[in-house]
Amino acid sequence: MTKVAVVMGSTSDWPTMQGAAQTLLKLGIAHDNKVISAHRMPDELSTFAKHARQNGYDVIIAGAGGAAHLPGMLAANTTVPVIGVPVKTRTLNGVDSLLSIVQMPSGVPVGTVAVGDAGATNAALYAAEMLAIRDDALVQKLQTYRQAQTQRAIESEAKLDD
Ligand code: RP5
Repeated sequence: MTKVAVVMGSTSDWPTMQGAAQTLLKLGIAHDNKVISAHRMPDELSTFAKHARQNGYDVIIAGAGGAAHLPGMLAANTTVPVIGVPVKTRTLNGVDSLLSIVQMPSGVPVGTVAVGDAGATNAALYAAEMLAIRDDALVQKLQTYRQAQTQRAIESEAKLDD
């Protein structure tokens, strides 16, 4: 069953957001990728968010850039947890996206991750950690992911001595 939605404001966000999709795939987590622009598709945004829980989504990952209202407006329309990914922009380097996503008013949370690729990967890992609360097999996959990462870091340090 598809539990995670990866939503982005534009196809131009895909090079960043595919990092989230790929990380979910590595962990075997079924997900849908969707483009829903907060500003260009406001009715579609509202409909998607209002039906998200009944459509089986446990977590929404939402990436947008610039005046990045997508994560916040999704969160305004659902109680499914929303993780916001600030997409790096050419004009302001993603600081605009970050501030747009992170400064939510009290009462409507968006869990905001780092700008760009690291944020997209971490959004997927964070979503996986939420799903793993009731999924021991997923806990094991997350531990394996961490161990592999640690091993790569150790090996990369060893290469400095070669
Ligand atoms: C935002 O505007 C999107 O999330 C994207 O990051 C940015 C630019 O969109 P495009 O003009 O490339 O479609 O809504």
